[in-house]
Amino acid sequence: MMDGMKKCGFVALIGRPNAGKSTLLNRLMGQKVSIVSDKPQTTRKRILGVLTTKDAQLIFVDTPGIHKPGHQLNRRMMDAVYEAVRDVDLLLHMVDATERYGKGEEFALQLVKQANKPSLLLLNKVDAINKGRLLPQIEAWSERSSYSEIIPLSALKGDNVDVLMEKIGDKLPQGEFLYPEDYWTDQQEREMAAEIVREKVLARTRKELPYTSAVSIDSFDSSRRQEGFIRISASIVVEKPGQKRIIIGKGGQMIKAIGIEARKELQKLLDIPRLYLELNVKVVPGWRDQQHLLTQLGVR
Ligand SMILES: Nc1nc2c(ncn2[C@@H]2O[C@H](COP(=O)(O)OP(=O)(O)O)[C@@H](O)[C@H]2O)c(=O)[nH]1
Ligand SMILES: [Mg+2]
Repeated sequence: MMDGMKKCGFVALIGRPNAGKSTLLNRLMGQKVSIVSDKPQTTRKRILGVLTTKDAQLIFVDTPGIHKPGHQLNRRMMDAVYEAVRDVDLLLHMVDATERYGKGEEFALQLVKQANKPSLLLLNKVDAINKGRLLPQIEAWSERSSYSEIIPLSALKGDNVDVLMEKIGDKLPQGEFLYPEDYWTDQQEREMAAEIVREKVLARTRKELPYTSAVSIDSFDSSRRQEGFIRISASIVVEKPGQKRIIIGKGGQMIKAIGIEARKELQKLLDIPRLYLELNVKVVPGWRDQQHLLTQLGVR
């Protein structure tokens, strides 16, 4: 890097659902910015993670997985992807190396090609495949398109993430920092609270529930923050009464467990010794197709 010249730029993480984009963002940031689960469609909106080093500011944009939109919810999710692809300086196209190449990935590849900007291909989850399967994949990908680099890595274990950081640094444009040095995400605390609760719901539910639940914050009272106390009241929104019963669980066990896990993590995240988290469950049929509800639920 040239003396005294600062670098600053936007870097989008894009790829199929479950590739490990949010896991990588958290790894790069060294803290949780974006929630993660083993279910597709965990990330529903664009999330910023701003990493500031001595001479560079990397503004990461985490995006929902690239998929065929069905509901309005999915349409908004894909809009977030298109917007990110359009606006950033560098694309990180992340691929799950344990999955076979198929139509969905082909669609993601076309998106990258059309964007016609610097892009790196990340072959993720190398911890979960045997080394013999890696080389043929690298070869196949280098024939498919002209990525500046193809980088095998493990977002989960951290393998090769330092190499990725170097390559990103090489591609970043020069410029003054856009955000203050202590700024790390564009999410409000109440948005983060909703996301953490949703992560715990995702971790404990299966089938259609991950797609059909959302979390709204009904109140976020930090008037006693000085005393180390925050009070949050949140609703888990589902589409059917049967789903509400699942979330509540036998004798309220499920919702209690979700509450305990979310509270622990939020205490750390908000750096608050005492946190009171009240959880309710609401049935709202068809919320995924109601524009005003999506906006209210923070799916921008
Ligand atoms: N084995 C392995 N699993 C990973 C890795 N990165 C992410 N995962 C898992 O893949 C799943 C999806 O991760 P997530 O970050 O939510 O993917 P996203 O949908 O692309 O944001 C989660 O269960 C992660 O723990 C990796 O490097 N290795
Ligand atoms: Mg994600």
